[in-house]
Amino acid sequence: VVVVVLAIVLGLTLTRYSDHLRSTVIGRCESFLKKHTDVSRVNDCERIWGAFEEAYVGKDPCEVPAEAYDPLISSVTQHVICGTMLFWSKTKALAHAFTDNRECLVTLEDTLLGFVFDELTWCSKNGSKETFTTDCPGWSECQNNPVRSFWIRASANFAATSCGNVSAMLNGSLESPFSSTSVFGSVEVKSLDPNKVDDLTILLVTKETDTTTCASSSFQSLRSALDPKIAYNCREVPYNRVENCISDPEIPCSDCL
Ligand code: AVW
Repeated sequence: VVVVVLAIVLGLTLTRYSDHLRSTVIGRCESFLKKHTDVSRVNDCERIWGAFEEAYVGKDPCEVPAEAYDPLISSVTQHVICGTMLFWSKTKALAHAFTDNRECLVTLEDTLLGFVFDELTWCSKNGSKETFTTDCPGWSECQNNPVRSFWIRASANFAATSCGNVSAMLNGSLESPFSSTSVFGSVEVKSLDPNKVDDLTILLVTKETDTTTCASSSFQSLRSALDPKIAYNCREVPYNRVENCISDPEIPCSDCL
């Protein structure tokens, strides 16, 4: 009797975890489409959920490669205006606070795919039909985990579809703002298409006491990773100015960055 009761309780708990992720994903997807009416007729949240599950359900949580998300990527239709793509590295909160109330720049997490899965955790098990949202491998625990592979695939797609003059917000409080092992350094910079992207501008957000500048040697590795056909720019942007622009959306973007 005890075993049966435990099995039922466990079963219910597992079902609830799966259902909870499903309702979060569908709920976020629907609210995004309500707000972005231009893409609402060409996207189907149920279909997106199905393509998402297809990537990792039934697989060992350390054996989900980035390509497993190809069907998910194809299930989403979204166009970002050329010249508005903003990458970020070690500046997540600041970059999002900045793009939140402005149209001039768009991060991956402001697009349907990034918005829906931001900050979520998921995995399954070999041979299982379940989705778990706890006890999944951490970011660096194994290479091919469902969450890391998703962000690698989604970031590669965001960069590969970028066009015009793109920018990246980096953290001037760090000695090496550019890391070649970050998603920006290892996936996005290399996925930029030189036939579509004219230049990459680094927005190095610096506080008054920071000593790192655009002359930092860490940008040498960025330049060598970047296709030589794509022009490179770097600009130091005062942190105070960014904060000021975050608190006042009326200030034009051109006066902010
Ligand atoms: P990040 P990225 N361990 O600020 O350039 C745990 O370095 O990588 O920016 N979590 C990690 C690790 C790690 N070693 N590395 C990354 N993460 C997770 C998508 C963690 O959740 C957008 F398009 C951390 O908060 C950006 O242009 C987050 O990834 C680009 O990728 C950001 O790490 C930012 O990736």
